[in-house]
Amino acid sequence: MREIRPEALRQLRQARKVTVLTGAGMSAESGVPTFRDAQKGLWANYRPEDLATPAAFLARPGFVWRWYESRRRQLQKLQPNAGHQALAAWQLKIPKMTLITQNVDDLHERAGSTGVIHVHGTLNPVKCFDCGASYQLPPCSDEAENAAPDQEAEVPRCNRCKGLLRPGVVWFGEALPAAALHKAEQAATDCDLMLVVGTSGQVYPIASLPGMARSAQVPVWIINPNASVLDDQASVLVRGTAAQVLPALFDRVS
Ligand code: BJW
Ligand code: ZN
Repeated sequence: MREIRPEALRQLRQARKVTVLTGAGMSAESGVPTFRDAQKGLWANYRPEDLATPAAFLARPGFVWRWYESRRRQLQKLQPNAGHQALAAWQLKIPKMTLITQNVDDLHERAGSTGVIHVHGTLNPVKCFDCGASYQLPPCSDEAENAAPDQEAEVPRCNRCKGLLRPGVVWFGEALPAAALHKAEQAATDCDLMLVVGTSGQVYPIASLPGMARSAQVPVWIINPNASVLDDQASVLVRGTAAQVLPALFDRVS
């Protein structure tokens, strides 16, 4: 991590209301593949963009369910990284931190962050495709782990209406949960500083949040080892990974 200008560090130290927006890069060092990385292993031949739609699910529910099941199973084996932990510790130090995540994992919560806003939903709980009833799934067994993706799973059904259960995530073309989006938009403009960690900024409406913050004169810090379309919005651009940069920043503010 390159040296950050003293004026910028002062801004960070003095911030009382911080809004953090995280994307897939936040969990990369825990071992969760980013969304736009090449997939590995059994799923290497499939693009997430082609699986994460209601049409894909309706065409082959057992196939899409298996992909999400494999991700839930993988997540069970992973742990929050030093970046998740630094954010949780920081939240305890300042009067207000709003943590908005596009991630469907629960690694922020497992690190101890509270009030996390999941704008793209969660892998678990899942919900009924037809009536929306929510179901918390038990841990996945390892049984189906090595079966080929084209071996389709039996998709569980809703106790209330017998509809198919589906992942609790937001797919392309679906509306984001209204209350979560509303809170996220408010937090983007009502803060002293916004920290944007590990997102490519390609998916709307969330990709608009850093621009909304900038329009409200909020300084936007971007933490990402790679260039992204959001870089133009940055008042401070930190080229590094979440697990390296966030603990180092937290050290400097505490
Ligand atoms: C590191 C790192 C390390 C690596 N440390 N960093 C306006 C314009 C154009 C299109 C649209 C628009 N408005 C809406 C749309 C359509 C669409 C959209 O945005 N399409 C674009 C792709 C063109 N949006 C939608 O469809 C949304 N719905 C909607 O707008 O509905 C309107 C509506 C209203 C009313 C009624 C009905 C409809 C829904 C979007 C849902 C997104 N869902 C997904 C899938 C979730 C489920 C699943 O996981 O399977 O969410 S898509 C996917 O992308 C996932 C992610 O949350 C999201 C963002 O990805 P993210 O986090 O940025 O990851 P990556 O992989 O792209 O980037 C990783 C970054 O990390 C990189 O920059 C790396 O460099 C970095 N990195 N290692 C830090 N160690
Ligand atoms: Zn139902």
